[in-house]
Amino acid sequence: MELSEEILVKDDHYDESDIQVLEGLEAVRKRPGMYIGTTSSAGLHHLVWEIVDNGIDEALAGFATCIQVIVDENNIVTVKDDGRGVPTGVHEKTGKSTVETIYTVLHAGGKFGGGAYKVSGGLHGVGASVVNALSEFLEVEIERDGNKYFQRFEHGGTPVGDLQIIGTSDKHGTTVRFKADPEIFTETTVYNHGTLKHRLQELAFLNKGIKIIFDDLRENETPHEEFFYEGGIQEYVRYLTEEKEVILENPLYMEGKRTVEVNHTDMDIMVEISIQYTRDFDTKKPLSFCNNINTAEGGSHIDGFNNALNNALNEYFRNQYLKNAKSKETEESLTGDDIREGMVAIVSVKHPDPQYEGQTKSKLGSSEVRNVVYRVMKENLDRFLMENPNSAREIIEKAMLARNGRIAAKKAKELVKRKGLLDEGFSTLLGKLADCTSRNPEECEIYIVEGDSAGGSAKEGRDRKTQAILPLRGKILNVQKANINRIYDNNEIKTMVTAFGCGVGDNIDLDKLRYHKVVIMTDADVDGAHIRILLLTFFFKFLRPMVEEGYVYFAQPPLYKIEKNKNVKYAYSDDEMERVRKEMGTGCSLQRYKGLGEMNKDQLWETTMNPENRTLVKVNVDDAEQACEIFEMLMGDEVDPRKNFIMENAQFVKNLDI
Ligand code: 0R9
Repeated sequence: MELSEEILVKDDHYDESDIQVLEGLEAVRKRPGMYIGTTSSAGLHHLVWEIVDNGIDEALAGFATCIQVIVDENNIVTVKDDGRGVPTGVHEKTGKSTVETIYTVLHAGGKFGGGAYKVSGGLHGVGASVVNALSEFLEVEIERDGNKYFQRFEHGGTPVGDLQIIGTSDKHGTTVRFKADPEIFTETTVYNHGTLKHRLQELAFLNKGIKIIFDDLRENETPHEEFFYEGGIQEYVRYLTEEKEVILENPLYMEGKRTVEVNHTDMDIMVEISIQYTRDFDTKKPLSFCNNINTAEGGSHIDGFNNALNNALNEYFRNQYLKNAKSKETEESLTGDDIREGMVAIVSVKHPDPQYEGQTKSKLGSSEVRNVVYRVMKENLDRFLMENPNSAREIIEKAMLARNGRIAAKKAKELVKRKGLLDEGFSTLLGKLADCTSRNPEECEIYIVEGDSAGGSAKEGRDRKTQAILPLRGKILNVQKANINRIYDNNEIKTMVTAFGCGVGDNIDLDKLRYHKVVIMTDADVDGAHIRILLLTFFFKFLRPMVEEGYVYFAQPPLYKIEKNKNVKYAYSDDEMERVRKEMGTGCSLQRYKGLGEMNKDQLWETTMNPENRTLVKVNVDDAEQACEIFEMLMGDEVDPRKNFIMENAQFVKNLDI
């Protein structure tokens, strides 16, 4: 095979620089955590993000339109873009091909990227050489200048031959194929379909006009997916509010670019913002990103966003709304929380050299961004409000509703304080609680039981030392739909919170939680499923750390009692019932429990409460965000998905898929 002149033909002996390179990659293998954070599943996925980010950079520079990710049955990952192809010539400094350089020299890709700055950058921005160092093998194929080039690396980045031309091609682009090294990723080398899908879709939302294809050859249901969003984050907001009742016909979309001087260097900062208002009563922070990285703790871009939102809406409220109002309205300003109630927003900035606060890149520091976001947002929002008076009025009235609720809540609190109701309330509220005698939270359990009759059996049958029983009389309030005032007005909720002892919302202190097992015990019917969902929604929204720390459980009462000649067995599913019936043979009687109330105290203890033989299902939140989405679907305004869910899950609490 004839090699192109520009490609270096390597000597057959190792020189100083080869040894340095191998030492560099060896350092990555020795301390992978320093480069990718962790070698657990998150680190494994990081390898994919690193390579995908390089493709995204090429697309953001305007040369690629499509990135494809393929995961095969052996968890070998292929990432392909249709950009210019990594340059194949000899690299000035290393004397090797640029391809070999960026896959073997630490941090080379970023420095030699040429021209367009690296925007996506990855969480650690460590570059392709780190992926190579942590791979059993890595292959790169480049189509460029009519040729197809190929190079392979093995065992943590050692080149197997030089970059070679292996054929011709009339296309252009880069394909990287690699297999994570199981010696490094000892926990797992299996990629999670959902994690890959979620991030690839997010990247497509965050980078409008770039197509991202995901082929998972291990997956049967959705082996091929394509993500392409012309509208970018505007479509992201539409996606996030799909199940909600929205106020604006289309999410607001604003974008702008400003050049600012930072340390005597001109920098282009790009801003994109999208906003929708929903009829929800909760206040969520805007989702925020810098260079495609989620800045969960916000930072300067979010400060700019909040300031612009507050000023634009309060100015409109004072100068337009109040002046034209037909009836006398309270003039008290709208606070940030009033204005953000029910809002779903995304703020995405792209910055050539962002500074973060702390280690995790979750808070943007760069102060110049505050003003850039402020200006883009204020100008656009002012114009939108003036041009769309009906939408403006609806947004303002939604915020006024929140404000009025806030004022009323404050007054109510003051009243309660003055009358000393809080202390007195404790004993009245807890009248229903049959507490346990132990005061050691680690061994204490509280059963939240549906209905007074089941509550009665549970009180009598329990282990009094460690098991407390709290019967719930009515249905608890649907907290997704209620605002904060009504939540604190609800007796069932007040009772629970008082019994738990750990506070609620922002003031939660798990050290004060009086029971380390909070067990939800409801009937296996539609009402029971509804109560479980309502309780979980409440826990999620107001006692989330309790769920995250694994303190919440479902009890598993049996569905059937099968009896023959005084020999009693219980079955927890239809299958089990059939099996037991077969085992017992003919002549056995079958009772289907319609509710907990049908069991006497001994049966309830034996089947559902005795720690020796009961089954508790821990409510486990692997991905709080995903769980929240389910809750929102269930609690939102759309009735059908909720109805379907309840019907599907009425029988077995186990099916409550969170
Ligand atoms: C499959 C994932 N894609 C990549 O890894 C990828 C890197 C890359 C790239 C360039 C083009 N496409 C790419 N895909 C590139 C080309 C040119 C200049 N800069 C970047 C050019 O043709 O002039 N590179 C990323 C780093 C480098 N190339 C470099 F350091 F080798 F220049």
